[in-house]
Amino acid sequence: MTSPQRPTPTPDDEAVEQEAARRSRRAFLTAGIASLAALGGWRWLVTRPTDDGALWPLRRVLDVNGKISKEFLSNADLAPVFPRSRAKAPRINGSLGLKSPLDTAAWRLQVQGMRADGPAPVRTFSLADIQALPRVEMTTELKCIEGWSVVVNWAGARFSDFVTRYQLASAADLAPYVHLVTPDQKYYVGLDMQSALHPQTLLCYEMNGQPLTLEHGAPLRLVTPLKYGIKHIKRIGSIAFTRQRPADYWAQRGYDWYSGL
Ligand SMILES: Nc1nc2c(c(=O)[nH]1)N[C@H]1C(S)=C(S)[C@@H](COP(=O)(O)O)O[C@H]1N2
Ligand SMILES: [Mo]
Repeated sequence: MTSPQRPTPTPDDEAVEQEAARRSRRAFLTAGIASLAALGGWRWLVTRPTDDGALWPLRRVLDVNGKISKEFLSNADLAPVFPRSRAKAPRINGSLGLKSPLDTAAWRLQVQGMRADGPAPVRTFSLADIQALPRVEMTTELKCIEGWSVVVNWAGARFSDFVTRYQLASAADLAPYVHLVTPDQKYYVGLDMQSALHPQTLLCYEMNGQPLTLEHGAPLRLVTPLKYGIKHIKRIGSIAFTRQRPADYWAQRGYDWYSGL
């Protein structure tokens, strides 16, 4: 991506109102999580034994969130989904961090979790570990800040399933951010935990029914359709759960750190 145009939005009143409503719903959801954490103790919740591989209390928090979403938010916080038949191949856009050779068979994801006593030792995951998580397929729009968008069918694992199954943020209140970096560290994305745990945020390994190609981010990329394409990091090499807002390649170059739609 070379010197993209800054967006020049001309929001009408209705759009501004919708955005305000969306933000206050999101604030409400955040407050809901905060009060649950205060009531039960987030640390207690996330350190309970696993039930069938999932941290059941965190699962319950997510379920409660799901119910809150259903009852009060309808689908307002979900990106629109499209029929599978609308999916097209996106252009290849952005090759930062993809230029060094990659042996996909040797690729491993390095993950630094966060515990109550501080950052956890780095753990290593294979693609098979990610593919062992429930496979989720969705057809959503990829929107680039350059002004184009395309409907794509994605398949992968929910980031939230990855976090709960492998107990990566056992003190999630202490790790409100996630940092995702390419193996060569040339492209990097910061995400707030709320967005990372969103049900449509996927660690994605398939595009339009085929394994990801190298240009589109093989073996593993992020897809998070409530955010612009700049956050959809291709070829993830490492993930860290952090206390402080992590560096973000395009935020450092003047784009909004959240880059939400
Ligand atoms: N590693 C890496 N990931 C990246 C980029 C990049 O330059 N390097 N560009 C981003 C941008 S700006 C967009 S719009 C999408 C495009 O994804 P695509 O090439 O699959 O269409 O990838 C995102 N992920
Ligand atoms: Mo983009």
